[in-house]
Amino acid sequence: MDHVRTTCSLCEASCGAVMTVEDGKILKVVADREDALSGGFICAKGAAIPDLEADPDRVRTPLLRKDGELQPASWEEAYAFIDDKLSAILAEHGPQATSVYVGNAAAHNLNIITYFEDLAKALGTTNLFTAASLDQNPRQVVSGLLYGDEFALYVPDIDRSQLVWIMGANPAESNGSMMVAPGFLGRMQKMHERGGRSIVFDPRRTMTADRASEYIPITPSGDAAFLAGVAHTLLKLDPPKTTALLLVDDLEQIAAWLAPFKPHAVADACGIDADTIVRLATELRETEAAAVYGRIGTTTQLFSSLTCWLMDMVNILAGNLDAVGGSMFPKPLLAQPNTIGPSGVGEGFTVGKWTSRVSGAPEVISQIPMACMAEEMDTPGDGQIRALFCLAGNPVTASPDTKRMQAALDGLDLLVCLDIYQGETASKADVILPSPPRLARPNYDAYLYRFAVRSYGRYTQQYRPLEPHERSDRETLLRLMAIAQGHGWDADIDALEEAALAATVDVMTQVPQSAIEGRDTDEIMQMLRTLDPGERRMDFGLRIGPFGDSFGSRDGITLQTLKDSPQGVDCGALVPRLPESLRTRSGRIEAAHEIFAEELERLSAWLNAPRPQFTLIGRRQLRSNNSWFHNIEKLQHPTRECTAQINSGDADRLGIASGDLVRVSTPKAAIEVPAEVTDTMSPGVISIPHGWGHGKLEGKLNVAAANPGVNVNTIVDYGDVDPLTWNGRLNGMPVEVVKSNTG
Ligand SMILES: Nc1nc2c(c(=O)[nH]1)N[C@H]1C(S)=C(S)[C@@H](COP(=O)(O)OP(=O)(O)OC[C@H]3O[C@@H](n4cnc5c(=O)[nH]c(N)nc54)[C@H](O)[C@@H]3O)O[C@H]1N2
Ligand SMILES: Nc1nc2c(c(=O)[nH]1)N[C@H]1C(S)=C(S)[C@@H](COP(=O)(O)OP(=O)(O)OC[C@H]3O[C@@H](n4cnc5c(=O)[nH]c(N)nc54)[C@H](O)[C@@H]3O)O[C@H]1N2
Ligand code: SF4
Ligand SMILES: [Mo]
Repeated sequence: MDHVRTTCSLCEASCGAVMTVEDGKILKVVADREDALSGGFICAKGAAIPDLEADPDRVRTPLLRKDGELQPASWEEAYAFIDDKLSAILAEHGPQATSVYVGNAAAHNLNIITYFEDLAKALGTTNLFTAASLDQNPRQVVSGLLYGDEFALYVPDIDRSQLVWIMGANPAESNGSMMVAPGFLGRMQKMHERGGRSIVFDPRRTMTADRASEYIPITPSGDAAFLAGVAHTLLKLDPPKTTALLLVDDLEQIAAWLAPFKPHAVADACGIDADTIVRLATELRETEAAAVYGRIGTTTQLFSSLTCWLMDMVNILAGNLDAVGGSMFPKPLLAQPNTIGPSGVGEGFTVGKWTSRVSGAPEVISQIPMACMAEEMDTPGDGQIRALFCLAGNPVTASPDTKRMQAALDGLDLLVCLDIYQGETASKADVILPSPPRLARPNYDAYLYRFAVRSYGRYTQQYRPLEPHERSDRETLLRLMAIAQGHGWDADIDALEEAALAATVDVMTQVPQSAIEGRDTDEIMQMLRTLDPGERRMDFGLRIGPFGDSFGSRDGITLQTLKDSPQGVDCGALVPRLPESLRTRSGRIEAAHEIFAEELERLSAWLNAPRPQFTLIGRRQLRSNNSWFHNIEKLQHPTRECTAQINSGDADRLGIASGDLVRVSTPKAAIEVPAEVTDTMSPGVISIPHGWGHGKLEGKLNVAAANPGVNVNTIVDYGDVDPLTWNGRLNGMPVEVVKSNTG
C-alpha cells in the first residue's frame, strides 16, 4: 500500500491531498496537513476521488462512431479516422473551417492547459473558443487594459486582511474562484478572530453570507451602481497617495465621469441605501488592510466589464490595490508575461485584433467569444466551421441558447471530444478520446497558481506508467497537431515538440531582461534534454520564472526542486508588485478608456429603468462542478438538487409551495423546475443552478440520468452581451415565473 501525495485539482482551491493506493486502485483520499497552502483542508469532492476514478461509466478507451453508435476503437483507428476527415475538411474549406473549444476542466489538467493554444495554431484557425467567455473574460480584459496584462489579476490577501468584501461569489460552495485560497471559510474565520470583518454582497443569502460578519442583499446587476456610489464617496474622502493611485492616468477625467453617481442617486437601483453606501466606503477607506473581491455574479451580468473596472477604482481609491492585506497581484512560480522581460512597461493590451465572421465580434484574448460559436457553425458561407475539437468541456450544458448549440454541433462534419465521460456534448461526437486516469498523469496546477494567495507550487509525478490502452493528453494533443499540420498521426511528436521548444527558447534569449537574455539556445536546450520530453516545457517555465535558477546563473528552483518536495514548494506570501508588474505601453495604470465612460452612461440610463417581475440568477453547488460529478452516487445530497429557489413572499403571492413545479419563461423559451421556497432569496429574484439536464444520458451516465434536473441554459440566451468583451450574461435575465399547471 502506498501513500501518494497529490493535488486534488478538481476545483480552483488546489488542495494538497494524500491518496492511499493499493494494486493500482485509489482507496482513500485525505487532506495533506503539510501542504503550506491548503493546510489540511479537503472537501467532499476531493474525498470522492476514489469513486470518480472507479466510476464504471468513465470512458477508458477511444470511442468511434460506427453505424451511428459510439463504439470502442483503438487509438490508431481513431487517429486514422480523424486524419481522413480533417484532411478532407482542410483541403476543401481551409483552416477557418476548424475550431477548438476549451472547457473548464482544462484549467485543472496540466497537459491540456499546456497544449490547447498550440492545437489551434497547428490547425491554423482563429476560431478558438473557451469557457472564459462564459466566465471571467471581463475581469481579464479590464486587467489587460489597465495593467497591460490580462493575467494581472489581483486576489484578496485574505491571510493578512482585516476587511474583505465578497461580491457575487460564494466561496463556501465554489471553494473560491480566480483566487486559490483553499479552506476559504477557515481563512475568513481567522480574519474574524483577529478582529477583521467580511461583507457579502449577493441577491441570495448564501452559505458564505451566513458565515460572514455582514450580509448585504444587492439587486442583480446592481454592483456597478453600488460601486460607482462607493467610488464617488471615496473621491470625496481624499484618497491615500499610494503607488497605485499615483500611477493612474487621467484621474481627474475619471472623477468627472463618476461625478453624477452620488450615493442617493444609485441607492434605489442597487437596493442599498445612501447612508449604508457612505458607511461602507468610509470603513473601506479607514481599514488598513482591506480588499474588494468579485466573481461570477460580477462578471456574467448586465454590467460585467464596468463592474470589474469600478472594483479596480474602488480598490485603488481606498488605498488597497497592491497593499499587504489588500488586493494583491500574485507572483506564480512558472513564468508568465508580467514576470518576464522589461519591468514595468510592455506591449499593452487590446481587444479586437480580428473579428468574428458572422457578427463581427471582437477577438478577446486570442479567442472568439462563445456568444458566436453556434452562429459560426450554423451560418453558411466561406469560413463556416465544420470541425470542432472540444477539450474538457461541455458546451451543450455550459452555453446559453442550448437548442441552437445542439443543432449547430449536430450539423458539424467532425466533432472530436477529449473527455472522460460521454456527457451531453461528447454523446454527439464522432470520436471521444479519453484522458488517462489520475494515477497515470503528472499534475501541476499551472493555470490556477496564477491566482494563488501565496507564491506556491506542488508537482505530482505520474504514479504509474500508462497501460497499453491509455495515452497521455500530451501525446493525444501532439498527435492531433501532427495531423493538422499534415505530418500524419504517426509522426515523431517528440521531435516536433523539441523544434517548437527550441524556437521558444531562442526567442527568450533575445528578450531584454529575460532570465536567459544573450544565452546560447543550444546550451539551454542541452540542459533541458536531460529531462523526459514531456517535462521540458515546464522545467523551462520554472527556470526562467521569478523564483527560477535562470539555468544556472543564480540560485533558484527547477522542476527537480518540485519533484524533491512533493508536499509543495512555498516561495512565500505575496509582495507588492507595482509598478514592476505593469506591462502597459505608458508604464502607468491606463484606466481612462472611453468605453468606461460609455458604460457609465448606459448605467445612468439603467438607474431609472423599469424592473422586471423576476430576475433569474445562477448558483453553484458544493458537490458538483458545472455539469459533471452528477454521476457520483456518494456526492448526491439534498442540497444538490436542481431547484428554483424563490423568496417565500413571492411564493405565497403566486401560490407556490416547495416541490411544486414552476414555469420560468422568457418570450422565447420556458422550463419547468421544482420550487424551493426559502427566505434566503431576495424578493423578485429566482435562482436555478446550471450544469443539469442529463435526461438523455441513460446508458452513458447512469447515475446522472436517474436524477437529470433541467438545463437552465435552455432559457438563457446571449441577449445583451457585455459590450466590451461579448461575455455571456448568465445572471440577471428578466423572466416570468408562474406555478406550472402540468405539475
Ligand atoms: N447558466 C449558466 N451557465 C454557465 C455558468 C453559469 O454560472 N450559469 N457558468 C459558466 C462557467 S463559469 C463555466 S467555466 C462554464 C463551464 O463550461 P464547460 O467547461 O464547457 O463545462 P463543464 O461542465 O465544466 O465541462 C467539463 C468537461 O470536462 C470533462 N472532464 C473532467 N475532467 C477531465 C479530464 O481530466 N480530462 C478531460 N479531457 N475531460 C475532463 C467533464 O467530463 C466535462 O465534460 O459553464 C458556464 N455556463
Ligand atoms: N462546488 C463547485 N465549485 C465550483 C463550481 C461548481 O460548479 N461547483 N464551478 C467552478 C467554476 S467554473 C467557477 S467559474 C467558480 C465560480 O465561483 P463563484 O463565483 O464563487 O460561484 P457562484 O456560486 O456561482 O457564486 C456566484 C454568486 O453570485 C451571486 N450573484 C448572481 N448575480 C449577481 C449579481 O448581479 N450581483 C452580485 N453581487 N451577486 C450575484 C449568486 O447568487 C452566487 O451566490 O466556481 C468553481 N467551483
Ligand atoms: S476544495 Fe476543490 S481542490 Fe479542494 S478538495 Fe474540494 S474539490 Fe478538491
Ligand atoms: Mo467557470
